[in-house]
Amino acid sequence: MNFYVMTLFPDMIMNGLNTSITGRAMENGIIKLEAVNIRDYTNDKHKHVDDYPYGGGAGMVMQPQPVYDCYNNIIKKINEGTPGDIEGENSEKNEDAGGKPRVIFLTPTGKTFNQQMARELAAEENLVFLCGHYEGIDQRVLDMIVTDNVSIGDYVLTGGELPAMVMIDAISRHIKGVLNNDISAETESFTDNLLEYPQYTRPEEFMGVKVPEVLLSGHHANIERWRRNQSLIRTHQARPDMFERVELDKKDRKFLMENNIKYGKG
Ligand code: 6GU
Repeated sequence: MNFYVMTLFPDMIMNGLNTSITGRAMENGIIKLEAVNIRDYTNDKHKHVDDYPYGGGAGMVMQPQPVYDCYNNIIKKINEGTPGDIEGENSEKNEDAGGKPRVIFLTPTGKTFNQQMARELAAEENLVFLCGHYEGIDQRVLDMIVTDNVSIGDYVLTGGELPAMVMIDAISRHIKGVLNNDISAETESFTDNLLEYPQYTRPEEFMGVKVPEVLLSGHHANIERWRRNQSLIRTHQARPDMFERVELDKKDRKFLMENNIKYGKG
């Protein structure tokens, strides 16, 4: 997977992702990340990339020319094929040959990002992110290049860089070889509308608090049941909206009934 990020703050993107799991995936060549500075593409002699909004109002608006030229350069790079790419390697990927990659504009007015989107986007060979700043970007260039408008939640940030990093992290986890263990991306929170159960490790007793007995029992069926019950309780408490969508079986319903937790379906 090749990630390209159009931004005025490339260091923020690179520094935010070159550590830990995404950093290792880059070192191993499983993902490639390139943060491209929009300012490098301005034709303005003072290197300005923004101007006052037509119609008036507060703040500045990013001009279309630098964004458009930055985008074209990325497209050129993609179509030339990056060094190290094996011929035909990407044939099963979503993107058509010489075609246009998905361009994700990070904006609070976009569709809310979620785990399903992360999983879907992980199937792309190239992804381009466009980070806005100031009061926005001239709508004409957005209409020309953007395929997806995405928000990461109902709050307003100062720019699209953190959302782009959030998305790249969440997407990368679904790419084969990024996580050590293949199953963990699929068995985790959200996959079945359930939040993760609590985890424990050594020591068996910490400041007088013991690890739940069942986890030391070696009884796998009981452990699995206990974990499922913990997930049900957590989801019911923290995410009633998700809890409504959980597929409940007979044992789930019995546990919920015993604990006076009301449920709708199953
Ligand atoms: Cl994608 N951008 C900005 N500026 N704020 C946000 C956001 C994006 N998602 C949530 N808040």
